[in-house]
Amino acid sequence: MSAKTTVNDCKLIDIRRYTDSRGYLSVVENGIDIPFEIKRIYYLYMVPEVARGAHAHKALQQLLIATSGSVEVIMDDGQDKKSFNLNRPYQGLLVKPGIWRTLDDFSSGSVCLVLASEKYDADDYIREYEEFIKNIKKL
Ligand code: T46
Repeated sequence: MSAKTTVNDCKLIDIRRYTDSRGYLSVVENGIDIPFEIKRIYYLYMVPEVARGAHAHKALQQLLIATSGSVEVIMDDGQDKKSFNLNRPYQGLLVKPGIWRTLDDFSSGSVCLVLASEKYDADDYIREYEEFIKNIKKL
């Protein structure tokens, strides 16, 4: 982690939507809608009654979108915590680096789409909470 971030740096972003008699269409474009370039997309689905995440990233930024159903996202910067219940396909939660995040309470049939600022890198993960706190204290 290079700079201290807080849960207040993480926020909901409204995603453009277009609607007509055929329903809704939402779009996210590089350079227009979000503050990072999208290098990877993945999605979580058919999640049973378990929590996912429970780690922090050193450099990765993400936009989490519940494209279907709902999911609870709990963020922790080592000092403060903040939770969002994502349940609108036209809102995304921007999660900055240096934030411990846990995704829980996935509703039945929910899909959580993740737009990520970096390619997959196992070394970007901090998976031990004690290590996360130690790293924060060094900043
Ligand atoms: C995050 C939350 C919201 C890959 O090989 N490539 C990938 O791009 C990803 C994301 C995962 N994987 C492999 C690594 C593991 O063997 O997929 C497996 C499950 O990944 P993980 O345990 O990290 O899944 P989550 O749901 O705990 O975390 C994921 C993301 O990894 C993470 O960045 O913030 O979703």
